[in-house]
Amino acid sequence: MLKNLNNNLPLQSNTSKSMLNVILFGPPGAGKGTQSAKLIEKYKLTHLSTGDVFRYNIKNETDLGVLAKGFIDKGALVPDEVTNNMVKDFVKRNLNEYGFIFDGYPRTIAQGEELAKILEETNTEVSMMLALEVDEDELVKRLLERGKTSGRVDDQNEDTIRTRFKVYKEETSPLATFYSAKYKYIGVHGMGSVDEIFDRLCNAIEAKQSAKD
Ligand code: B4P
Repeated sequence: MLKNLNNNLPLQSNTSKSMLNVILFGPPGAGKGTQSAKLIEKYKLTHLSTGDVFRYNIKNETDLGVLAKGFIDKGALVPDEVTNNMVKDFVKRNLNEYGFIFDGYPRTIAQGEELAKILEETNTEVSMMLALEVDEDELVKRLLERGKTSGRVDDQNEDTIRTRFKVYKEETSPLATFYSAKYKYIGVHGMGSVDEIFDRLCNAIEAKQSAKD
């Protein structure tokens, strides 16, 4: 979890292009958090969920949390500069030989460009973007269901959920083209049981990794 936003540490360059750095992508409620939990266990990846880091800071009433809450509760994105600094700090503090799973980051083209720079400075790169594809009606159903128990303000109101989809379509979905142009985008059917979807994700990772070897 993020503890400190000091960005003055030098990036170390003991990592390598053999790391598996996966972006897990998809609209709100697509199952990014659910599938990340399973993928980190199987591939020993370090998990960064920007949403979880924001929620941790909101709970602990840090300056970052107070700032982020104003955006998240309305269904808006936290500004790029704040999010990018947080991610850079996290990567620097968690360099490892296996790789990272970026869950809910990047969410804008500016974030995608920054992630490329952060990883380049650590001598590695994004391996692939796995995009969970789920119908909007199913997403609303999942989020409203979670909102009954999670206490998440952004899941409790259908208008806020629809705002999040609008933001996703306008600001986040262009990243699909951004990574397609780099041959890193892989669409994965995100409906069905959690285990079925997990199998599809693992197959996609292994196919992409063996194409690289
Ligand atoms: P996130 O925390 O990333 O959350 P999310 O998009 O709502 O959910 P996710 O896709 O992880 O769904 P989950 O597995 O939980 O973002 C929250 C907010 O933080 C954003 O709106 C934004 O304001 C801010 N933020 C985060 N990152 C940012 C960034 N980079 N830049 C700026 N702002 C940022 O699944 C949802 C539900 O579905 C769960 O209840 C789960 O149990 C259920 N589910 C999962 N898989 C299922 C399946 N196969 N079948 C049935 N139900 C399933």
